[in-house]
Amino acid sequence: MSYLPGVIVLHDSVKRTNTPYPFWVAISSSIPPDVDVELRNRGMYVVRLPLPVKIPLTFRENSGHWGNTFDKIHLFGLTSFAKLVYLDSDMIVLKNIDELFEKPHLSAVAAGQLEHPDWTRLNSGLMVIEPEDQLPEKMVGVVDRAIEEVSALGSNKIGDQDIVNAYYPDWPDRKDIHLDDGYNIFFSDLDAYIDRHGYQMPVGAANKLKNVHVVHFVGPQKPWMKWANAKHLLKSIKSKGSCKREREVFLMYLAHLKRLNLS
Ligand SMILES: [Mn+2]
Repeated sequence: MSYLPGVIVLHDSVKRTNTPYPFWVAISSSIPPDVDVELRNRGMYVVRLPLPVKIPLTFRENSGHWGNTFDKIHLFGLTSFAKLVYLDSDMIVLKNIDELFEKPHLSAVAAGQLEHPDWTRLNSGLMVIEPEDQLPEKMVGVVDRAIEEVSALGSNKIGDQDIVNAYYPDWPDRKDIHLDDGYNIFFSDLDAYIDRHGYQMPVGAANKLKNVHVVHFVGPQKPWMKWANAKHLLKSIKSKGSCKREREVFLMYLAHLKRLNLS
């Protein structure tokens, strides 16, 4: 399973925030059972998701690295949890986020909006979810609308995020459930958020700046993948110092991988 190192780093980062909440990993039905054992041995709880959500085949084939992420829709039906704070496995938590358990259903971030004002949609990398019976089935019912919406945006790729956004079309106007950007900052936006939008890495004494709580390693190249560091180093050299914080957080992630014997 190519995201296992990411899950282990995320779990470690969450534990370091001294949260009292248990850490559950939702796994696709297609993942072999020995993965459950490894996760449990590392102190995580495991919940197996039902069979994959059915998506029209032509779209699934065109959906690149997002093609496997429709399983996320099943989170909305996990009624054994009254509320959950979902995090993507390509994230790292830098500061305690327990306060998110006080937030209502579908609280999330329009990630990247401060740098890209037209990005008003919910980013499904971090979501507060209050599961409900049959909700995934209802959500999949809007897949045609989701396909229309991504087509209108000039894309032939559809992901779980498009289904969530199609099912909750009023989300961009629901300011009450918009979380601060600090809960889902793309690593590639980190320098801009720190230099131009009043954010800080949450180290040392608290001051008036906003904290980077969660960094999201979006894109197909994840830090635990082969050559990721070389590629990122190249990017950082080419950028001539304009992605200093991005490079720092990338190296911090690599250090966690090493400490956890994952590299
Ligand atoms: Mn992600």
